[in-house]
Amino acid sequence: MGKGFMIVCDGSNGAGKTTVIKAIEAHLNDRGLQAVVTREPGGTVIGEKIRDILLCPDTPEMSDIAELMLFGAARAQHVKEKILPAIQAGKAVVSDRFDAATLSFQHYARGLDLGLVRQINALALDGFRPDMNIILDLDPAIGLERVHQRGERLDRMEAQKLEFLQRARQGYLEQARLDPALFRVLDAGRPLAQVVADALGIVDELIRRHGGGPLDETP
Ligand code: Z5A
Repeated sequence: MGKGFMIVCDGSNGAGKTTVIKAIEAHLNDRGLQAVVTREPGGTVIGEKIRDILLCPDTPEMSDIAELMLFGAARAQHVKEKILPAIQAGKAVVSDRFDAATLSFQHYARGLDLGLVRQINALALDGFRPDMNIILDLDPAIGLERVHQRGERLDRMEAQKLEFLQRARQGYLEQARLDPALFRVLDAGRPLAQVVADALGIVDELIRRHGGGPLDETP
């Protein structure tokens, strides 16, 4: 059994994470790897309850610190209950958003102190880091347009001002610039098939780095 690893798909709202993650899951399975697809906020029973509180559009009064701590609480449960056991069992975890989102949204966009946001992330992660963040980069105005086309009501985060979402976008780009080993940025304004192909190339790179899936193992 190969070593487990974790890929995060993150980035601008409406950038196509859902579709890319489905393709990554199928690709991992084709390579003989067991994929565990999860999301943040969420991924556990407790995390999904916290998600409902965080994204409910009817509570715009939520304080910035309460928001930060709720994202942290959901992540702490996620890491302990779901992610670490899966990785220890040699599985490939694929998460829709993770800790980079807290830096982008709660620090770069919301303006909370960097040290404080890092502290909450560190508490939740307890020394763990994902192996790769695939950032789908898109102008949030286009992302929101895509969400509108789905005919859904905007959640509490999507309902923020466009400038807020623009700052979050810049936050991802800045994190990627500072840590190129852990981040890859894909232009999500291109046709979806191209975005997916690039994402699968990154996944293959990661599989090789982790000793290949069972299909690659020589007897
Ligand atoms: N948040 C935070 O503040 N702090 C944190 O620590 C964490 C999160 C973890 C919830 O995330 C919110 O919480 C999020 C960040 C914040 N808020 N925002 N804004 P979420 O991931 O649940 O919400 P989301 O990013 O808004 O998800 P989404 O709208 O579902 O985005 P998506 O999964 O990337 O999009 P999609 O469903 O795959 O695609 C959207 C539509 O566009 C769909 O109809 C596709 O068919 C279409 N699409 C996708 N790609 C293309 C291309 N390339 N061309 C044309 N059309 C496309």
